[in-house]
Amino acid sequence: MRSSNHNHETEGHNPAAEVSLFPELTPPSIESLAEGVTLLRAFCLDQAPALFEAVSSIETTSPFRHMVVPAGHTMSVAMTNAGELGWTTDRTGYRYSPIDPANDRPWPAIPAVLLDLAQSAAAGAGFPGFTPNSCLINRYAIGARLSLHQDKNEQDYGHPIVSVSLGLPATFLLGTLRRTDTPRRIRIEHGDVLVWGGPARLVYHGVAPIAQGGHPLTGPFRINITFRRAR
Ligand code: MD3
Ligand code: FE
Repeated sequence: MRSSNHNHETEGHNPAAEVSLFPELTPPSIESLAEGVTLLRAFCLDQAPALFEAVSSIETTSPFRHMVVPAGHTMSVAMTNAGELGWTTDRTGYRYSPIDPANDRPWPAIPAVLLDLAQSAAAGAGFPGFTPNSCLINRYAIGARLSLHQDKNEQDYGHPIVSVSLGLPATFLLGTLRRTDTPRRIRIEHGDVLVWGGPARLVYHGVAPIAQGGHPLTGPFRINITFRRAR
């Protein structure tokens, strides 16, 4: 159930376990960035390879693709989904759909390792009993970005959104409820998990263009996995 292995207090004696001289600097840490925004730094570091494997299994049946937004341009971020409902966009609009339009089949089920992580992160941020039915996976190549937007296609804003970052780091743009307010810039790294709920659920947010780099697990990509209760 618990997702991090850095917490030693429930483990039995293990002479091989690493011990930090500076335990207060040892991840994971829990940090409130704003009302309703909880950053769980390095929360999923230990499971990262298994999470990335789960993403690889999803993309074998529902591959990453660059979707078109109603305004007509193609997103720089490549996307796929798992779960009962997947978020899609095309010229006709944004929607949640039970069927992947690329193969006319249901999206793959959310792998247990992903679902367990989403639920333990939500609980750690004060949202016990989170039952996501939608898992959107965003893949950023170098230079890809996500412009400032709100997530408004879900039915009930009472449910939080959990987001998991793997691979290349990103500068996350954390805005307010007003589009014109200058967003804060937050550096998000491999293994970080963010939980957005309550008053933060409708804030504007985005991702600055991904900087050049390489990551041992994901290579030239950043992977972001968001868990939602869409309906
Ligand atoms: C704040 N994804 O998929 S994750 C998205 O890093 C999206 O790929 C970004 O924005 C990414 O819609 C950001 C963090 C996130 C996700 C959803 C939110 C922040 C949010 C919904 C409401 C408020
Ligand atoms: Fe979003």
